[in-house]
Amino acid sequence: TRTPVNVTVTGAAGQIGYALLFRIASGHLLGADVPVSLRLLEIPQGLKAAEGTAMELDDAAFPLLRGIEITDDPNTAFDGANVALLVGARPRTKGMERGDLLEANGGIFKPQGKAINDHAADDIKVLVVGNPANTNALIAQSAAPDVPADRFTAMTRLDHNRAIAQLAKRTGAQVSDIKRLTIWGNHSATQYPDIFHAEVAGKNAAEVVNDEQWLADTFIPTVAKRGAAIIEARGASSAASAASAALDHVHTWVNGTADGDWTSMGIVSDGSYGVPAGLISSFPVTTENGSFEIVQGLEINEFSRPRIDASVQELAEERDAVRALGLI
Ligand code: NAX
Repeated sequence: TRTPVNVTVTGAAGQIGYALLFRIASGHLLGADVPVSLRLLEIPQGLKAAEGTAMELDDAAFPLLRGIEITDDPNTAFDGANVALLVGARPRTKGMERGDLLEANGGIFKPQGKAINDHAADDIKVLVVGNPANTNALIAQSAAPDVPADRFTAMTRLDHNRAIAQLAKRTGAQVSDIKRLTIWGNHSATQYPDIFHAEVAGKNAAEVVNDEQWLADTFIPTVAKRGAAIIEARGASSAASAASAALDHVHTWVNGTADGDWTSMGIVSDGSYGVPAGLISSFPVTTENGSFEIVQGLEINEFSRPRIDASVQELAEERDAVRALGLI
């Protein structure tokens, strides 16, 4: 029998954690034949609720679930971790400035990055979900100098999936007919969902839509502000869809993109497409055998260029702010 893969989930008692853990345990993260062992990291106030979730995981009798450990110590949580899903973060509360938010999250992601550096398995793969996801990933990555930088990624897959859903609705296509969509930049309201290289049932998506006004005034803001629309409708922020996107992100990273398609991931820039090297920005990527490459050679038109640049500029400002705070 296979050795279980150690999967660490932070913020395990939160609403994304609740939606995520049962699907990891049922094989949707790594595959239906891969046993998993879960480590749940919470802050002390969250431990009791995490224990409740662990009781329910026991009660589901998942054949692939080989163990659950609950702790408030990052060094224990990341010991031998093969996959780490960093979901727990400090949300923005009333009156909090951006600097306060970055500082509070630095207090979480810097020690977690160090614990990953010191204790995780050599093949560790990290996905940061907790916001501000790209910059939290940058903080964790900077605190882990012994881990290859490309093992730290930030989640823009929810934005990617939201964009596919909106494009499918507009064109009357099935989501499975949509390929090669790209989210560029930051997981924030400045993100740029790009359909110029996308395909709808094999045809160029921008040509099928043929309406730049719709792109600028409807599609882009609908995708970028979807999180706020969910809060407005549901009275709580996206949880099951965020968990689903986290599973998709890791599953694609480990198992590969389909031929002729790509996905969107927040990854450390190598300078491609004018994104300053070192920023964690979303790119079109293909994956194979557990590693990924940025799709090269895409022509960036004059509709896309300023939108990519604006989101990347925001990332550079966040990086400068956390640098000034001594967090990277
Ligand atoms: P919840 O507030 O329900 O849960 C967060 C959990 O994290 C809590 O149980 C809390 O005790 C725990 N926590 C806080 N600090 C911790 C620490 N230092 N170590 C371990 N656990 C810690 O939030 P939830 O709705 O689950 O959202 C989690 C994060 O995902 C938020 O930052 C949210 O903004 C972010 N999101 C990111 C998305 C993305 O696409 N990248 C989309 C969905 C979501 O908004």
